[in-house]
Amino acid sequence: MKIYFAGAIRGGRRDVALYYEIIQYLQSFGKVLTEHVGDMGLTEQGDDGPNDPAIHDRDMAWLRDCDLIVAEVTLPSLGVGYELGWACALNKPVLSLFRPAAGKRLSAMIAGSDAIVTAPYSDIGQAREIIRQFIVANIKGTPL
Ligand code: 6IA
Repeated sequence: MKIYFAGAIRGGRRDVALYYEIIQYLQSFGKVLTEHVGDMGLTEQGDDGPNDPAIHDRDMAWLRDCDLIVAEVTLPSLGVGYELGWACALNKPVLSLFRPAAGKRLSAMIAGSDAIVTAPYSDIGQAREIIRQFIVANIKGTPL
């Protein structure tokens, strides 16, 4: 199974430790194509490719190739929103994980989409259980 994990990069790196833990768990189900999103060395100023078109085109190829998408959407990111829109257009299963906090509401374009499963959670243990259930419900014969 090929999994595309989406999380903020230029949107901010405050949640990178959590992205790393989610990616570690996702790797118990298959290959995570976007492991670098959880790389603690990648800052919002850093660079992970020759230039922006190369990053965009490589990520789009992975998005087309993956079996499902898991996104951590608490920290708003234009790139993650763009990826989720494409994932829906490509009819991929999409899970968005969101940590509710006072005064913060998830974009209606994510929370209101019936092509996206949005799950509120508060800690990594809860996130793991939501991910496990989502993957079991979406494997449809895909080799793990
Ligand atoms: O708008 P954002 O940068 O927050 O978008 C983050 C999302 O876009 C992630 O889910 C990634 O899949 C994708 N993305 C954005 N930048 C990169 C990147 N390097 N390498 C791979 N995927 C990316 C750019 C590094 C940058 C800090 C210069």
